[in-house]
Amino acid sequence: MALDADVLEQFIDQVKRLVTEKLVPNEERLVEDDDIPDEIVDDLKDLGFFGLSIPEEYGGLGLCLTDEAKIMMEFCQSSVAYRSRIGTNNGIGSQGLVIDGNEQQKQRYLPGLASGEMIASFALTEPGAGSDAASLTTSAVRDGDHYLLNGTKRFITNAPQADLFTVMARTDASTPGARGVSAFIVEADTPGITLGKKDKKMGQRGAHTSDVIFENCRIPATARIGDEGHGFKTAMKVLDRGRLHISAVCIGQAERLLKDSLNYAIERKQFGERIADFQLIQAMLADSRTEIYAARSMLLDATRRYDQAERVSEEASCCKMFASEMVGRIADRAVQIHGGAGYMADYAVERFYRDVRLFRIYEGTTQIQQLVIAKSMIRSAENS
Ligand code: COS
Repeated sequence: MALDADVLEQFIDQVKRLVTEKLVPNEERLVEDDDIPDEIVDDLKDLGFFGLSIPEEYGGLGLCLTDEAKIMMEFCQSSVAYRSRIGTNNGIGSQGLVIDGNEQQKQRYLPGLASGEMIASFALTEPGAGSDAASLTTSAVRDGDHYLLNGTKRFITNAPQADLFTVMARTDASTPGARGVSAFIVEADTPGITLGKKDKKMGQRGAHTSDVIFENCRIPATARIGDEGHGFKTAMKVLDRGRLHISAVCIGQAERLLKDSLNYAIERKQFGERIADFQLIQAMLADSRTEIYAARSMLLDATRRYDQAERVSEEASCCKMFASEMVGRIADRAVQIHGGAGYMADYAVERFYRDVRLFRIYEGTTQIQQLVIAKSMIRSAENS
C-alpha cells in the first residue's frame, strides 16, 4: 500500500527526529555494548518498524517497497546495526512467508514478526555454499508427517535473537542444484537446533551473526513453504526484494557519510582557510552528491516497477551493485576529507568505513550481481 504523501512525510519527519535525537547519540554506546539499547528497540516497536513490509491484515504497516525505501534512506543515516535488528523481520526473514507462505503459516507467524515480539532469520548460506547457493547440502528428509533437518548454516544475521528461521534445505538428494531445494519455517526452540558462537566481524557491532546447526531436527511437514523443490525460487524472490532494500540502506549510509564530511570540511581550517573552500575537497563532495543522486534515482525507479508487480531481478541487481559500490567510494572519500581524524575511532566515519564494506558482499556479492545482470541481458537478447 502506498501511504498518502502527507502521511509519509509525517512518518519520515518522525524517523528524522528519532535518528537525530536517539539513534546517533547512542551509536558509541551501541558499539561499546555490542548491542542496541532496549529502550531503542521499544521505540522501534512503537513506530511499527518491525512490520513495515508485513501486510496490514497480519498487523504490519503493509507499506509498498517505494515507501519502505524512502523510510530506510532516512533511518539508515545512523549506525547500520539498528537497521539490522529490524531488517530481517521486514525482509529476508519474513518475505518467504509473505510471498509464498500459506494462510495458516501467515496467520501463525506474521503478527508476531510485525510487532517485533518475534525475530525471524534467513538461513540459506552454508560453509560450502555461499555465492553458489544452489549447491547447499543441508538435508530435509521426509519422515511421515515430518521432515528431519541436518546441516549447518553460516553467517546467519540475527540468529542469536531469532525465534524463527526460514531455512532452505535439500529435500531431494538425487536432484543437485536449485530444483532439489525446499523452504521451511522452523521455530528456533525446536529440539536439534544449536547456535554457534557469535561471529567476530570487521564492523557492524551490535548486529549479530552466527552458525545455526541442525542435528536430527524434527519439524512438521506443514512447516514447508510452498511445494517441494520450489524453495530456491522462493529464496531468489526474497533476495530480489532484499537487494532493493539493501540499496536503500547503502544510500542512507552514504547520506550520513557525506553529511559528516561536509560538516567537517566547513569546520576544519588549513592554510588559513576552510578546507571546504579548496577545489580538491569540493570535487570529492560533488562526486559523492552526484553518486547518491544517481543511486537514489535508480532505486526509486526499480521500487516503482516492483510495486507495479513487474519482475525486477535485473534492476535489483543493478541497484544493489551500484549502491553498495557507491557507498564504499563515499566512505573512502569521507575518511580522506577527514584526513588523520578520519582514521581515528573518535569519528563516526572510521566506523562507517568498516561497516559499509559488508554491503558489497551480503545478499549477493558485486560479482554475483554482475552475473545476474549479464545472464538476464543475454536471455532477453536470445528471446527477442
Ligand atoms: N526469481 C524467481 N526465480 C528465480 C530467480 C528469481 N530472481 N532467480 C533464479 N530463479 C530460478 C530460475 O529461473 C531457475 O528455475 P528453473 O530451474 O525452473 O529454470 C532456478 O531458480 C535456478 O536459477 P539459476 O539457474 O539462475 O541458478 P544458479 O545456480 O545458476 O544460481 C545465482 C543463481 C548465482 C544468481 C544464485 O545462486 C545467487 O543469487 N547466489 C547468491 C546467493 C546470495 O545472495 N547469498 C547471500 C546470502 S543470503 S543474505
